[in-house]
Amino acid sequence: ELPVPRYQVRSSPSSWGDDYKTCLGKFQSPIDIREKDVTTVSFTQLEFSNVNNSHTAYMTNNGHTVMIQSFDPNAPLISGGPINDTYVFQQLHFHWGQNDNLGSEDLINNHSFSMELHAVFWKKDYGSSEAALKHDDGLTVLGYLYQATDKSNPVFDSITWQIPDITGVGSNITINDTSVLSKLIAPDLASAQNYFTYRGSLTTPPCLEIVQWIDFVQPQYISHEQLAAFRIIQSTDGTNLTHNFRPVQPLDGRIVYRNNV
Ligand code: SG7
Ligand code: ZN
Repeated sequence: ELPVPRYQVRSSPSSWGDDYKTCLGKFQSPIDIREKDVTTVSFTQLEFSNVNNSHTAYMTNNGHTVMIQSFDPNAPLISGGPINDTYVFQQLHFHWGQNDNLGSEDLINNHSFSMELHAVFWKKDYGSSEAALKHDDGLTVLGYLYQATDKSNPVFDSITWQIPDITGVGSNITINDTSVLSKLIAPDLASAQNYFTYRGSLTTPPCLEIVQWIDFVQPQYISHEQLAAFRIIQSTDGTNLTHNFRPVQPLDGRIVYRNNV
C-alpha cells in the first residue's frame, strides 16, 4: 500500500520530505517545461496497442484522485519513442485545482493548465505493477493537459455524471462505456508523436524516481462544468478534494527532450 498524499495545509507537499526523503531527490516531478531549453531529438515512433479494444473500466475514489482501471488481460500497451521495452497500462487518474486557472502538475513555460490526466504504464518484463516499482525504469506515465473551456468534451460524458456516486473514499462504479480508455488515452496519430519527455518521479509519496514522463504537447479541452464535477469528491480526511496537484520541483540539470515531428 502506498501512503496517502494530503494537499491541505497541515501535511502539504512541502512537508512530504519529512517522512519520505526521496521526495527531496534530484529527479522529482512535476517540472516546469521551458520550451526554449528543451533538446529536440528524433525518437522512433511511439506505438500503442490493444488501446482501441473494448475494455470494461472501473472508476474509484481512492481518497486522493478519481482513478480509472481495467482488469482486462488485454490491457493497452505502449512501446517505442523514448522507451526501449513494452509497458502495460495499469490505471489513469486526474489532477485538478481549486479553480480553472491551475490544476496541472507539469507546467509549460510556467503556464498551468486546468487539469492533467496521467496514464500509468509498468514495464512488462518486471511481471507486475508492484514489482516494477522496485526498478528505476519501472514506469512510464503519459501526461495529457486539459484546458477548461465553455464547450463540453464528449469523452467525459460517461465519467462526470457518475462522479456523484463515488464521493465517498473507496467507492467505485463500472463505467457504462467500454471505449472510455481508448477515448482518453489514444491520441490521434499526429498528436501522439508530439511530446516532451524527461526522467522524473511519482508526484505523490513515496515520490519514487522511476518514471519516464511523456507529456503530449497538444492540450485537450474540458468544460468548466465537467471539471467542477471532480471537486466534489471527498478526500481521506473527510474534506472535499478541491485540488490535488503537486507544485513544480527543481530540474537540477536534467534535460527535457522534445520529439522531432
Ligand atoms: C495517484 O498518483 C494514484 C496512485 C499513483 C500516484 O494519486 O493514482 O496510484 C495508485 C494505484 O494509487 O501512484 C504508483 C502510482 O501509480 C502517483 O502517480 S503519478 O506520479 O502518476 N501522479
Ligand atoms: Zn498523477
